[in-house]
Amino acid sequence: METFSFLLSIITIMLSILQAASDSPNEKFLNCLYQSKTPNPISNVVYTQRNQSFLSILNMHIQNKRFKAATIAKPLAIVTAQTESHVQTTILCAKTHGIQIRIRSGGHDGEGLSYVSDVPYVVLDLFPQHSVDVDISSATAWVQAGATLGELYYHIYEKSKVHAFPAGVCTSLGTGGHFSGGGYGNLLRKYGLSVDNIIDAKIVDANGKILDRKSMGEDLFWAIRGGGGASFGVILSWKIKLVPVPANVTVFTVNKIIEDGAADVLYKWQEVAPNLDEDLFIRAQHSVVNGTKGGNKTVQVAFIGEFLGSINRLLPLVSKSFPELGLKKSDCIEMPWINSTLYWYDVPKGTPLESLLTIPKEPSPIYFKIKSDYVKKPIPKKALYAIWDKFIESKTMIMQWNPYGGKMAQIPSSATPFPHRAGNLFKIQYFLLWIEDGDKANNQYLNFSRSFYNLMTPYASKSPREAFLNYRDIDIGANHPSNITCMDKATIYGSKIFKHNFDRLVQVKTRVDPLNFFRYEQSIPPKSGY
Ligand SMILES: Cc1cc2nc3c(=O)[nH]c(=O)nc-3n(C[C@H](O)[C@H](O)[C@H](O)COP(=O)(O)OP(=O)(O)OC[C@H]3O[C@@H](n4cnc5c(N)ncnc54)[C@H](O)[C@@H]3O)c2cc1C
Ligand SMILES: *[C@@H]1O[C@H](CO)[C@@H](O)[C@H](O)[C@H]1NC(C)=O
Ligand SMILES: *[C@@H]1O[C@H](CO)[C@@H](O)[C@H](O)[C@H]1NC(C)=O
Ligand SMILES: *[C@@H]1O[C@H](CO)[C@@H](O)[C@H](O)[C@H]1NC(C)=O
Ligand SMILES: *[C@@H]1O[C@H](CO)[C@@H](O)[C@H](O)[C@H]1NC(C)=O
Ligand SMILES: *[C@@H]1O[C@H](CO)[C@@H](O)[C@H](O)[C@H]1NC(C)=O
Ligand SMILES: *[C@@H]1O[C@H](CO)[C@@H](O)[C@H](O)[C@H]1NC(C)=O
Ligand SMILES: CC(=O)N[C@H]1CO[C@H](CO)[C@@H](O)[C@@H]1O
Repeated sequence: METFSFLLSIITIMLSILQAASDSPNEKFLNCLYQSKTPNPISNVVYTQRNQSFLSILNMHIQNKRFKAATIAKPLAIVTAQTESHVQTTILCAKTHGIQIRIRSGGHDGEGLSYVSDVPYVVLDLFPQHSVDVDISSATAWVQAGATLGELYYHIYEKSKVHAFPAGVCTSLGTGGHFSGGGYGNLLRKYGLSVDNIIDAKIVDANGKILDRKSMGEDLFWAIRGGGGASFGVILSWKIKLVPVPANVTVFTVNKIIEDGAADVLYKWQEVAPNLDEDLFIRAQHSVVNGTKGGNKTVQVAFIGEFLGSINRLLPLVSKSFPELGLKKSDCIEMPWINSTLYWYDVPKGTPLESLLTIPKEPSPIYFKIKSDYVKKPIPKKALYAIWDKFIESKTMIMQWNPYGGKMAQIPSSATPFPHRAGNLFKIQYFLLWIEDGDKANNQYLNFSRSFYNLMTPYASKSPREAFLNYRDIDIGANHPSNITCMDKATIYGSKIFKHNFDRLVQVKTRVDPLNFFRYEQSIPPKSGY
């Protein structure tokens, strides 16, 4: 009898512990998901930490190995949303139970902000929604957030060889994050950013409502085109305007190392590249290579060109305005625009176009740190050498100088939240990568990245030192996702990324998400300071 009542009390205690556990917000949140009645049951697409596939689903779209480590916080669950109602349900359950949400499309965020947080959170993964619906008669397309740029480019090519879309060079980027942060590639001098060519969108707001351009209002439609989608809602799809390209474009690469007079060519490039014909985009990409003498390293600047026209039109144009480049006919290749996307992505020659459709199961295993700068005055030739002395020490940094001007200078700086328009010669991307594991390596490389950025201070934009949202860098300012009052800090990163457009983003945020449900380290806060 005594044993029985003892057992009974044990059982009662255990039940109450279980009850308490099921009362925790985390459990309540998961129950909310499992109990919701969506047409296509959401339970089929929820991966909790107990699920055998949890880590492989999480890692499938982690592009930066820094955020794969076992010591990095993991989400309570990943919802691999297949339908709009999966998105709506996840938002409503998370909101009801005070769980934060991280929205992921392609997972390229430089700081892992689409899948890491140190407060309890769920990852809403959009990769299963990746359709691209191209209508050539109207030269438009609807693109779902989980579609990669490679998929977008390929599906345009299937319908037309003379249409394209201005977006990034890395074809595994997701349109959900890439477009909502601006999105640029080698067509930017002719057609501007991706956001300059978006004409409608479907999003789910903090109330779980699905809105299009008409129902969301022009202010919210303005905000999600460059203000970062994740402060305002979940982007389901974009309607884009395709742009015309000739049946063949011309690509080229001319390499110059320091010893070949790279400094003279690059110095001239700074003045010329932003003022060339809009059909011509020449990126100056720096890397560290083996020198010709001894075992010493040197810097190579690759001048990589995309020209919307023939070799015969290109050569006289370059020899007139940029003879220092020494561009020869044999450097140039004519090819359809779709082939040029693979050329720029630097895949081996002969790689089939269909590779644009294949998404690697596991992203490449590298660690990286990205930073960005805008340059408004040419960097003196002497300074180029000083920059390169330090650059060589990095061994593995890639630095891309991307010329502006053309269409970029014609679009008013308030037309979209992206403010870096007229007055910029070029943008720099600093991409430092490494393969060594461990905290020691992480700290060393992060430290190097920061000291290189410090060295660049005299040559970069000032008050504020501007930054590009898509080159996510929390060094320029960040909030902790659990702090309620965040306007002071938000103003620090917000003014660098958005300049005068930051205030308007705050106004939109205050209207559409006053309780600040959609928040993360670099989100736009509402006025009330939630
Ligand atoms: C190797 C590499 C190359 C790059 N090349 C270029 C380039 O050529 N041009 C360029 O402009 N940028 C480039 N980038 C930067 C890139 O555009 C950004 O990292 C962009 O945010 C990636 O989008 P994503 O969907 O892949 O990333 P994610 O990590 O999935 O998302 C990034 C951000 O967007 C939010 N987000 C994602 N999906 C949604 C959604 N559906 N709704 C609302 N918010 C969402 C996330 O929460 C996060 O804040 C490059 C980055 C890398 C790592
Ligand atoms: C893991 O989650 C998926 C998606 O919800 C489900 O189909 C699968 O059965 C789960 N596997 C295990 C071992 O729980
Ligand atoms: C550069 O030189 C090192 C030896 O100093 C060698 O191991 C490496 O393969 C060389 N790299 C290239 C691309 O030639
Ligand atoms: C290599 O660099 C060192 C240090 O800058 C220099 O002293 C040396 O002369 C260089 N070697 C060659 C072969 O250029
Ligand atoms: C495109 O370039 C290829 C290779 O140079 C050439 O064979 C083809 O005729 C060109 N097509 C057009 C339409 O110019
Ligand atoms: C473009 O790609 C197609 C398909 O892979 C290939 O047949 C063609 O030769 C390529 N053209 C050029 C000029 O590279
Ligand atoms: C970081 O770099 C600076 C300057 O290069 C150096 O003085 C400092 O010791 C480094 N710190 C770490 C932790 O490596
Ligand atoms: C500036 C500030 O208040 N930061 C705090 C934000 O919240 C985290 C976690 O609660 C604290 O650790 C920070 O100190």
